[in-house]
Amino acid sequence: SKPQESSQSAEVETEESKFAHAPLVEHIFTADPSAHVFEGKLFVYPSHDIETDVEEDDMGSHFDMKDYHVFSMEKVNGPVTDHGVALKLEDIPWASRQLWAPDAAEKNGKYYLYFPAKDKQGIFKIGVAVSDRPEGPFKPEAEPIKGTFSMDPAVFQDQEEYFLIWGGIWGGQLQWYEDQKLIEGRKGPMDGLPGPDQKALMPYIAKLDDAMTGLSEKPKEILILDENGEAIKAGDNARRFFEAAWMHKHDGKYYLSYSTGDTHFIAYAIGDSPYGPFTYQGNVLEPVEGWTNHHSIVNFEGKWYLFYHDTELSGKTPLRNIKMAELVHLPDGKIQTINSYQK
Ligand code: FUB
Repeated sequence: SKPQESSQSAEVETEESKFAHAPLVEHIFTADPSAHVFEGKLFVYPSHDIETDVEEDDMGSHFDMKDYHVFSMEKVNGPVTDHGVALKLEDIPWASRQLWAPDAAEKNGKYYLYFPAKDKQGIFKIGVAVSDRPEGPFKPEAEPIKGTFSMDPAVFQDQEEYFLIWGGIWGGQLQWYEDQKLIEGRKGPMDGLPGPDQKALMPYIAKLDDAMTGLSEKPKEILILDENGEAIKAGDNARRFFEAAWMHKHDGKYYLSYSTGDTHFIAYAIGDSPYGPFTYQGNVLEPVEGWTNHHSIVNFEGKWYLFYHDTELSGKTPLRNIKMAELVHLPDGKIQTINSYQK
């Protein structure tokens, strides 16, 4: 049945524990979960999917979201609290539509929500909003973060440094840029995509500045290589980067995971620096129900968890539900591939 929308400020707790491939919440549709541990609790920053009349297309126009809710859990398998609306489209001065996959970071007791939205010209930019609390409400900056483009921001903290990682092709518009400049006339999901034998488009990374609201360096492309040290090619659809970049560190190695989009995997690659290069290793997550696949990986109380979504509650691609499962790094550093339907 269709989840009911919660009131804006109500704190909603699920009645029973939900874990291991069950929807974490059922009262609203949620997707693209970015999980972090703040104040000793698991906080989840997802997209908030809603029903829309916008027709489905390869630009993802049917993902027409208008606000964000933040969720928290004191323990795995425990109740999930919905802290209500943390940020609304109408409060973001520069944005016009489509609040897509967000992420969050904490620094010196302040919380930062990074989010993509289309500006008034229909171009995706990445914005930031600030709060004193992990659950918000977040106050958006007046302008998007200078130097950002495309969507799906993820923040990776390495000791005292914070990196913003982002990008996505097709609806994510990354193919409309050359040397980080928007090329006029590119409008469709395939306009500007490299040929199948050319290097694939890759995600971008840049250090965040001290204030956490700007970039402190020019963004760099993160190279993803195959087993021969060659950049993954655009026609290698089962391995090339599409969207949903995420970074975590395990045993001194950096792991870049991402969605392969039209082949529906969450793939991963390992490197020695957040800037890469990264070498492709395999899949974190097999395809899930629904077109999109989008995840995060977090360590909580000594165990690793994968957060992801599928469409179990609705059966419809733009109406997703977030889930979680334990994730295992094998002794050789590889990630044990998860198939969410084999329990
Ligand atoms: O939720 C909207 C978009 O769908 C996200 O930004 C993508 O990663 C995909 O999950």
